[in-house]
Amino acid sequence: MASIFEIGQASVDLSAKSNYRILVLGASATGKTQIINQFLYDKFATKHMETMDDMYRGEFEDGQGKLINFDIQVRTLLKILLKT
Ligand SMILES: Nc1nc2c(ncn2[C@@H]2O[C@H](COP(=O)(O)OP(=O)(O)OP(=O)(O)O)[C@@H](O)[C@H]2O)c(=O)[nH]1
Ligand SMILES: [Mg+2]
Repeated sequence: MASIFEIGQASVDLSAKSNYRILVLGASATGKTQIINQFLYDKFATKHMETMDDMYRGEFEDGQGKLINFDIQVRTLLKILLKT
């Protein structure tokens, strides 16, 4: 049975695989760390602490007893790279 996860206009059928690798890219202070914090830990920090390159691992149950693993890499794009 399909297990659909929706974020914004995108939707993914989580029953298709049990391991997902997610790459989050963005300029500094655009909320990358906090959206992961919210998604994995139900937490949100108002203070900005720079994190250039971070790895997270999350494990979820899809509602039908199946475990889904997320490996999430978060990278900050430097302004100099965004301009080129
Ligand atoms: N109001 C509001 N503030 C946010 C939101 N997301 C993040 N912030 C704030 O914006 C600042 C930067 O958030 P981070 O998640 O640390 O940003 P980042 O993209 O990880 O930054 P780097 O680690 O420097 O690359 C923090 O002070 C957060 O509290 C949001 O959705 N709403
Ligand atoms: Mg960060």
